[in-house]
Amino acid sequence: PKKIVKFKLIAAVSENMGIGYKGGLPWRLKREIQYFTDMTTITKDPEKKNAVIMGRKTWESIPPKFKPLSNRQNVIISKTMNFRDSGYKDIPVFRSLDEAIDSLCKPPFSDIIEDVWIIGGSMLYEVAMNSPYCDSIYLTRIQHSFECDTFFPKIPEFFEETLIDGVPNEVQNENGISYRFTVLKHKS
Ligand code: FOL
Repeated sequence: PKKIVKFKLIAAVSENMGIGYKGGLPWRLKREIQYFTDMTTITKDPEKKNAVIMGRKTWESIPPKFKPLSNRQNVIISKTMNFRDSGYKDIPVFRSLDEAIDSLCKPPFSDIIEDVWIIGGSMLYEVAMNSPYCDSIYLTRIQHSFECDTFFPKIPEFFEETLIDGVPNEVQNENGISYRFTVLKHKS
């Protein structure tokens, strides 16, 4: 019985649609990153873990002390990296998102994975958003412009904003920077 894994995407974007600058995040928002950690880590079934799928540059952007992202099955997408190159065991490297999703659908992963989160960057967001298996986008809209060199791709028309239990709808404020947690769902 082939159960297709649906996945979710999570990102924080500035007013100018930026997501990164010089190999890192353009801002430092402690509670925003805490929201990222909670959303990607928390599972209903305490026996299971979520998977976080990221591109190679996103993997390289994570500070060494947070690598691999704890309590989550980290997965890397890269055409140039070997399985070994991650520098960590138990972190699979796949050539494409399709290959990663296919593998997560099968044992041993399928037995232990609850949700699959795509955590960036631009290239992976673009492919993921246009896949029929992408059910929602958890997008933090930061109400401020930052100098960025990496941007969030155009969001397809078939996503619409919805309210979700457990996602605060009030405007958040941190270090004088305002932002909103939004969720976009795939129509139909
Ligand atoms: N989505 C949202 N909402 N905010 C983000 O900052 C974000 N960042 C990425 C993808 N989606 C996002 C990719 N970049 C870490 C660092 C960079 C990164 C993602 C995660 C990281 O180190 N996370 C640690 C916690 C770090 C901390 O507490 O400062 C983790 O365990 O999740």
